[in-house]
Amino acid sequence: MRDDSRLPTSPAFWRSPLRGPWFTSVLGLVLLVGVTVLFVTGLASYAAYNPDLSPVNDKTPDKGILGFYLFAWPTDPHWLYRLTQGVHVTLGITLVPVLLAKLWSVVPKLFALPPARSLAHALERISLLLLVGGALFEFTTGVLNIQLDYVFPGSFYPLHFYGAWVFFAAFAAHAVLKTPAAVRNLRRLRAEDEPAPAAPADETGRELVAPSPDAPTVSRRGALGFVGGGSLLLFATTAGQSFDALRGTALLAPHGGADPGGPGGFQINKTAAYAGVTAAQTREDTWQLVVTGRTGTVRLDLDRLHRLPLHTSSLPIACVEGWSTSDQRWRGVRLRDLAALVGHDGDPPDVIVESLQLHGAFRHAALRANQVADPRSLLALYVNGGPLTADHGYPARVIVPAAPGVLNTKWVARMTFGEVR
Ligand SMILES: Nc1nc2c(c(=O)[nH]1)N[C@H]1C(S)=C(S)[C@@H](COP(=O)(O)O)O[C@H]1N2
Ligand SMILES: [Mo]
Repeated sequence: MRDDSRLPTSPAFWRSPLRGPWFTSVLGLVLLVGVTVLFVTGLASYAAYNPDLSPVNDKTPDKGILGFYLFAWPTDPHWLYRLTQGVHVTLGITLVPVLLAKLWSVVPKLFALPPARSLAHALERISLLLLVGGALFEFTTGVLNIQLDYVFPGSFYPLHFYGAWVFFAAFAAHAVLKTPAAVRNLRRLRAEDEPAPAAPADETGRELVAPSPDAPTVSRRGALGFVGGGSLLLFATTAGQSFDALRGTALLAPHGGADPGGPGGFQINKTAAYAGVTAAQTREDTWQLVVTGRTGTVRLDLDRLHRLPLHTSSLPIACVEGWSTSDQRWRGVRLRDLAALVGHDGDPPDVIVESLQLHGAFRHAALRANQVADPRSLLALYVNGGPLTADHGYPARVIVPAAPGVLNTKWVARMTFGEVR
């Protein structure tokens, strides 16, 4: 045999004795479950954001056939988005070591020559390109969006959404093809088995084993423990972002750790200074809320707003970044009462909420009729017994049960009912 073991295209180049059907099958089955949960919670997260309601929420609200599943996000239970997005982000981060180990375990196959032995083989390899590329794209965009403070202003949602469909289509095809063999492998093989005594259930498994392995420095179980340990560490330093009592352990999460930031006992996402909202704009004697609807426009100064019936709701802030607060006690005017002021009695329509902020994707948001109608949905003036602080949206901010943080517009200046589209 020609010695071409210096090239990664040669099977002999890959020498780790850990590679083999057992190791790849274990990781593959973990990802089968994990990635499916990521996909479902991701689709939920996208629907929660009301993308189909208005270009204000998403520049491409018509997602074509990929938007077939979009539905009116409910307002119950009020912690719904805390759960779906907390699971999505925390699980995604936890799976990073598993994904990397899985890719490492099959990397010889990615280099194998000839590139295609047949049409079927060519199609399989193209689907693997979409699978690997899609996985790396989804995990990278997700983590960057959380950690780097929205590096894709306005475009993260379409990127991550379209990427998810490409990735999941390739993933589903791969799962259908490989899951039976992976299950068989785990039934027949023990961790330290070489392909003999029990031959791997398919050719794929055999290809993974190094033809001229180096001596092992760690057992397969040991290597798997290392991957699991990495996942556990990531989980333990992320999951606390969703629970007040554990916040200090969320070292990796934005707004986690010992100093999550935020006046009034809970996190802020963007400060008033960051949003370019000044004290001059929010002064009691100059600020006005402009409400428009069926019967025209009403301007409310702060005094008038405070004299409307005020109600209390206990609701969390739950951010697309994965972190959430416990329930805060908000007090303010019901959104449906504001709708009634401009001619929408009983059956309030959708609304567009605009803030004093001039730039940035979250300066405005569209809320659906069911969210406006919920008696817990408020234009909040107080939180936890005091007036809103500047950073939490003084003088008035929206708070809606079960909705993503992005829909809870701060520093509200204008509300337009019924002309969302
Ligand atoms: N005007 C305006 N409102 C906004 C935002 C913003 O950038 N500008 N950020 C939103 C996001 S992403 C979240 S998670 C919540 C955070 O609210 P908090 O800072 O009071 O915790 O505010 C939302 N309201
Ligand atoms: Mo957010």
